Amino acid sequence: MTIDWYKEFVNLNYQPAADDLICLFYFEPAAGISGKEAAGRIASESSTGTWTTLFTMPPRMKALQATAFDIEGNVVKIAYPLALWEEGNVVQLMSGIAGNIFGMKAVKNLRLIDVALPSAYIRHFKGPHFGNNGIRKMMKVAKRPLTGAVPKPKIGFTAKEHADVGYETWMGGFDFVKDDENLTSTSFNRFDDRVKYMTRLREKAEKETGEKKSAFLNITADVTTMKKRADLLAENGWNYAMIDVVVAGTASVMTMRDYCSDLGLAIHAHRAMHATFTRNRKHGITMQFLAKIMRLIGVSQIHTGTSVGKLTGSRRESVALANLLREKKTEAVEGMLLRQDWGKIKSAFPVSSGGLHPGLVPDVLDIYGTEMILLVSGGIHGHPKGTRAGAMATMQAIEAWQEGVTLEEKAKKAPELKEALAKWGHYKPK
Ligand code: CAP
Ligand code: MG
Repeated sequence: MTIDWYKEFVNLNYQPAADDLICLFYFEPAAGISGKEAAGRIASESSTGTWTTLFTMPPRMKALQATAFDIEGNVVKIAYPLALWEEGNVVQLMSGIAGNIFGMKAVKNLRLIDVALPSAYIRHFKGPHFGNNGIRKMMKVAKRPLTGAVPKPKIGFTAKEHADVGYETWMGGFDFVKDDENLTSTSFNRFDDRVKYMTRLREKAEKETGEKKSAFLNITADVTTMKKRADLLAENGWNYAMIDVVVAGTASVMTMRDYCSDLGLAIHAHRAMHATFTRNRKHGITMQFLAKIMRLIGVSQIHTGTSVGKLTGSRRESVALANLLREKKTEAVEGMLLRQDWGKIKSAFPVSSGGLHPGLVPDVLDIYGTEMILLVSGGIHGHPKGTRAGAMATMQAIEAWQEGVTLEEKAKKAPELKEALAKWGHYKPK
């Protein structure tokens, strides 16, 4: 008995409608399953179908069926009628195109690479509250990359010790002090205490430097608690909140985007846990997809890798991620990105972090240019002369890159950079 129902979901002559939503998948059919059948099953299971033909299938339902319309080897493009998707509810979209299909026996591997969202879909989303120009205006930083650091060791400081390290970071010239992804409100470092001490020292640093200083204070928790923490940040003059968006969940990020926006808070999106599904090149969901969804919802910035630091992620991937976050129109990149017109959705910043130090700043800026947020944490707190000198060395490395001189050249007149190079050189952490 052959159940050849999948054929209804494959049409290689289909021309997608202007308001179709299109997904790009990498797939490997299971043994005994043809490429076409696997593609049909992905389209079926992620739209109207199930494993068998059905007794009732009213003709109007055919209009809701997805269509696999372009199969090239292990890559398939699937078009979805707009009517399948609830307006403004990207969580439901993910249940469809990133749900059951990953568990189908018909595929050995499956990876959701990207989604092209029609303007009729994105118009229901607000996107980032400020946009990159708005962030630069708010932070009074015109041209250079914005800079920040996480106090290290990543967890263990008391709130006061944490703020003291933050003060040294600001006084070394950095714009931001970032909580680490696993620091929220622990017995030794309660969120409210951290806000109190950080506020006091931010005001001190701003007075002494004449510069705008800020922090990504981590509010990650249940939504009720996140709202309370966001309120506390706004009451204390902060302009950012940090959320670990993967562990918090897309629905909570949607709620917090509007809540934070009403409070004038930008959202720094940490992506801890992403590597559970982005790292495997054959199965899971790409960072491109996660970054796209987060820009759509409206975080102001999200981590996008370094390619030279301690965590996985290629140069090609970082460039693609930077483009899809910053540009009004993202061009297609073979096997990596679909073309995307962002309409009125504002830009977001890529954040490069993880195993960086002054010696690697040119490598990172060669990838990202200046329209990015550079986080150097261990790479300043490990400086032979301490945090403030480490931040100064990083700022000197940025200046060198913008002046078009080598770090070694710059170091002749920049003692902090010289000391950083003496310790780390251009070392790339494993
Ligand atoms: C970096 C970091 C960040 C990683 C996250 C850490 O610290 O604070 O969480 O960058 O990875 O905890 O490792 P260092 P990604 O600068 O001391 O390495 O940016 O890839 O999401
Ligand atoms: Mg961290």
